[in-house]
Amino acid sequence: MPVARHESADARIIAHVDMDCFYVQVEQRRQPELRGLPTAVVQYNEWKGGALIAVGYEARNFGVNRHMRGHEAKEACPQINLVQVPVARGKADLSTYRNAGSEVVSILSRKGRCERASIDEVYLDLTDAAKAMLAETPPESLELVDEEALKSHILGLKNENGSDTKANVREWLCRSDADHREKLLACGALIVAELRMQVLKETEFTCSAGVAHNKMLAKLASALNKPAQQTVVPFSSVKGLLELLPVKKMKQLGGKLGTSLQNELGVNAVGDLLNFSEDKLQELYGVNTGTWLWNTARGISGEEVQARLLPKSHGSGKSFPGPRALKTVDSVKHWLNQLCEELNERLCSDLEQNKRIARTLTLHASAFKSSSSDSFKKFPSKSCPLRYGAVKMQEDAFNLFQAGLREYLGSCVVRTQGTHYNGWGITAISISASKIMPILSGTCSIMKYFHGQDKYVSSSKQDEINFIQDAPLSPSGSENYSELNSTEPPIEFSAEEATIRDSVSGFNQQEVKTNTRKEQNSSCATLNEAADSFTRETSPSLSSGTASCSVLNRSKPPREVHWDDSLDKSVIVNLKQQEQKRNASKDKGKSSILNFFKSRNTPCSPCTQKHNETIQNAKASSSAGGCGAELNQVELPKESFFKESTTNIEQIRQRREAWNYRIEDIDLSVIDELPPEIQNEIRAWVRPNKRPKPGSIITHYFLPSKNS
Ligand code: DCP
Repeated sequence: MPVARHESADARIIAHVDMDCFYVQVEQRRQPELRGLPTAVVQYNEWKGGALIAVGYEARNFGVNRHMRGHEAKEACPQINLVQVPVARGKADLSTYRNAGSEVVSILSRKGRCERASIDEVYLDLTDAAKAMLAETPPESLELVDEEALKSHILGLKNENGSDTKANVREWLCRSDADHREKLLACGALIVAELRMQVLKETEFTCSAGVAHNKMLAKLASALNKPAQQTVVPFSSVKGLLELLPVKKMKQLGGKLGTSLQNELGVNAVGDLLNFSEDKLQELYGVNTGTWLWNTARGISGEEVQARLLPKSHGSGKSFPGPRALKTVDSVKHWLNQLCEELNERLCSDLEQNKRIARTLTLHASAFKSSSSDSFKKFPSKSCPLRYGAVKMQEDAFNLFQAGLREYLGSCVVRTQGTHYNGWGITAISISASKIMPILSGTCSIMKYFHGQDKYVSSSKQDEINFIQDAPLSPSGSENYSELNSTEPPIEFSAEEATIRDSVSGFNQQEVKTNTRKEQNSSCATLNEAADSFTRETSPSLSSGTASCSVLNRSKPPREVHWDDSLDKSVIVNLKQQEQKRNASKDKGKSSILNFFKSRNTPCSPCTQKHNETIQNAKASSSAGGCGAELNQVELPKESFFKESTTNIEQIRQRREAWNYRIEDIDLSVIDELPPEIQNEIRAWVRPNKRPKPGSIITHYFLPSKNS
């Protein structure tokens, strides 16, 4: 639910800048011969000409809109140029658009705090720049006002018949008797006009903007006059702006809350909310939301512009509508592999360029069951700590998928491979990497070192700062991708392909966290610990009756194991024995630097892979075995090197060789900058005669499980 924020009494000058028909402009820049011609960008899928995802304004004049497919667009506008989204790995490749968005951001961020809100949207806090302008060159002192600024739409400014609009705007901008806030707003309008011109000059892209005293109003205003225009919202026109604005158009009110206002209170326009006292709204919707609604009705919003040029998450998704639904395990695996490759590449770029690592991998999917009364059941999202490297990510993503599928099917056992139909279908799937954070300067070189060792790490580099953004798929597919409702911007799917509009959530403060299923687990890939390494976390939104444990649960009673035809029973027996043995052991290092190193460098052997598949089936059975009901979390197979007291130097040496690390390659100078407990462990590893303490947390330091 939205959260009310106090709006400072000091006037702020906030702009929302939104690119016009962005993908079309990018394509027109690439193919200048398309400029001025009706053009639309379509998904690469050829069915009925592909789904339109961006429509140029010339084409809109012919009635073409984004809900059409290429064929319909051709009917409406026979001369339309349909440009296909670039494709890579069998899916849309948005990097050109992301990079183009980054070009724009780098220009807009020159004048004030800048928050990239999506692939083509930015919020700017221009308060300081406006104050500086007012102090140094107040608009009233200007002899010549920029032409672009004169084209501004000033909400509430009356244009008498026959009067010169530009002259009116000029007068408004340059009023010497205006109050301080309005003077600042005029400065904001001048600054934004200048920025927009600069964007056009440097990138050839046009954009539209809203200039107001807060984000909410600026965002509303930017959409009022498009393309290539700007709209200013003086205080005095806020009431008029909101009075007739349909509630559903208001940020945060597009979903259930808006529907409730309509159905239960008869509130259809934002202005209708003025009829309700704050007390009443609080009584109905709770203190926070009630106050937020009360404020919203008055155009009050204290939400800050976050200084954020980089994405909060990366994601990669694809939809498989209708007959293209994925119905076999192998087909899901295939696509997960593609998505993981892409995600890994982008994460590696982010690491390389921005020194950031992502810590959580999440899988979302939309699915159907062919024979089920609860066919509307949602496929549960699943998360685990993120491991860099395409192969590891692929393993983890597949395990997440299986865990989700088990829960979705309410079945203990699901097939881990196969090309036959199982009675379910996947209509959209995405993976995302979140909890992205900068790595400490000291860990930078060590991370790069790991990074360089991974043969799957992309070598691709980009010259400029890469503001790649991405978005996990909204499991329901119902949310839009603007920053309204989720911490992690969802991908909205158009009819065929994951839609793909990137967005950075800009709504930290008022957002509703939709993906509550954050899970943690271990992340290594060998057999030994797999059978007992289940993690759980409170997740009320998941299946009922789920036990909640938020830490590694290693002392669970032995589970019953169920298997299907694909399971090798002797392996299961073996697993059970190992599990019992481990349960007897108290000395269980949860992870280790060695573990960490290994997980980053040793792709799963076919044997391990097979075991993992088996384990997944075995894990599934635990839900029926009374060890905590259904799995909400996925713990990936894990290996602990230090759990046995008999671990000796020779073993360590051998393993080290197996990992292909040479101690001398490690930059020891970085160790001092690591947390002390991790330092100890690395030192113990570097000098193996000093045995590391069990229960090391190195993995936890680098991977999400630490703070999850
Ligand atoms: N996009 C997408 N799928 C969607 C919506 C948008 O892939 N369902 C992409 C294509 C758009 C870009 O995101 O060009 C920006 O989306 P906007 O909603 O801002 O729309 P446009 O920029 O295309 O047009 P407008 O000028 O109306 O903002």
